Amino acid sequence: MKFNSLHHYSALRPQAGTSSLWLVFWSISVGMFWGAPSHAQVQVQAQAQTQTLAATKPTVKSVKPPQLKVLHEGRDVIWGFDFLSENEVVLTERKGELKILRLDVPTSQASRVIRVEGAPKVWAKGQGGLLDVRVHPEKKNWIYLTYSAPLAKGGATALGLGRIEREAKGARLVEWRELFRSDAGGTSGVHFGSRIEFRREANAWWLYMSIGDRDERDLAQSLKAHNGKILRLNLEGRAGSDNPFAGQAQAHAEIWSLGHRSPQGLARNPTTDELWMAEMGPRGGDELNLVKRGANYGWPKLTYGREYWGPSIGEGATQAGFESPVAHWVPSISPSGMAWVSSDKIPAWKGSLLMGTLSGTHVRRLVLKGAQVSQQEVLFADQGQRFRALREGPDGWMYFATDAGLLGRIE
Ligand SMILES: [Ca+2]
Repeated sequence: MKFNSLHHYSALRPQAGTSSLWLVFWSISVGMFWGAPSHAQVQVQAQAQTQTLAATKPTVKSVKPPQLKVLHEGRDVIWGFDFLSENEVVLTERKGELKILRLDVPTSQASRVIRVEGAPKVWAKGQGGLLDVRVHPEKKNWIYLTYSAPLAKGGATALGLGRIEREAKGARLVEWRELFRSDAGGTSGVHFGSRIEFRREANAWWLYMSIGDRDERDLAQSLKAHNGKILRLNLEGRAGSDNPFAGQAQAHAEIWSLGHRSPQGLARNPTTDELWMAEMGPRGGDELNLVKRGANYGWPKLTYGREYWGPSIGEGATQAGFESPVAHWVPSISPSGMAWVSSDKIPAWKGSLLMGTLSGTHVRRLVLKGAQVSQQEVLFADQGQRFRALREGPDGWMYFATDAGLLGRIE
């Protein structure tokens, strides 16, 4: 397996460092900005860290370790992917390319990868660009894309729909329409969201979409901004009339939940129909959450994380009236795309939640009992990959995509 070693944009967080290094950095930062901490202070911090780690440390290992089988080596971050058919994967590259990977064509043939012309123009800066892709739940070859739409200044997370048409020597996105443009715009290059998930409710499909705070953290608490929210839209990109804040004049009707920071994981549990999400916290404080209608997840008022330069944020970690995370991670692992395992291709994994991590450079398998994480397993930590997206394929195997441009199957 060959990995390329391009430099990739980092989410401004400690890179796969050890907790002790992190602690040293924390101590130095605190020392520089707030006066050196006493020995006792450092010990208390160390204890708190150990306790947090103890609560979230991996506890299980798969009997026969699965392997990563690389099916495609690109050059850009693969932000999202989905299956057009059993053998065709549609994928987004963050700088703006939309491609089809044909798994039934030998790797030696150029036609294995098809460029799809006509993808929307994107503002590809920092974490922005062409983001998630999902195949329409009912209409073959129709795809939804999220992306940072270019503004006069900067970009705003948007959602659009188009149809992939095959041509003699390629493919083209036709009948493209932008369905929804959020007001989470600006020149900041961080926290765009924007994972897409579908759920069928009372005979209709609904599209859920995550939006990051765009570094305007206070807006995550405002019902008049799309920043830091999960939205619930119909398949035409319009707010549900039964959305929790739909009747309020001073609120955006699209909002389903609020108080999120940088949500890049969103996955419906096929067994329970619950919607689960993962978001990156500040330094520490990454969260796994069970998404509830109209609930407030706290950011930036509540968090387990701290500022990168040391001081605490907000008013603590939990408070009545706010949803607490089901799990949190200190130090950061930077959760990104995630997917539930419904097949029994790897029997021990059935019913687990697989979460890709960026700075953590591993895939984390979570076993949930109700709304509690009962077991965790760290997978593929030796590969040095930032795992951006995960999805279960039509064949029942789990597929992954990385920031180094790899797409493959776990088997
Ligand atoms: Ca939270």
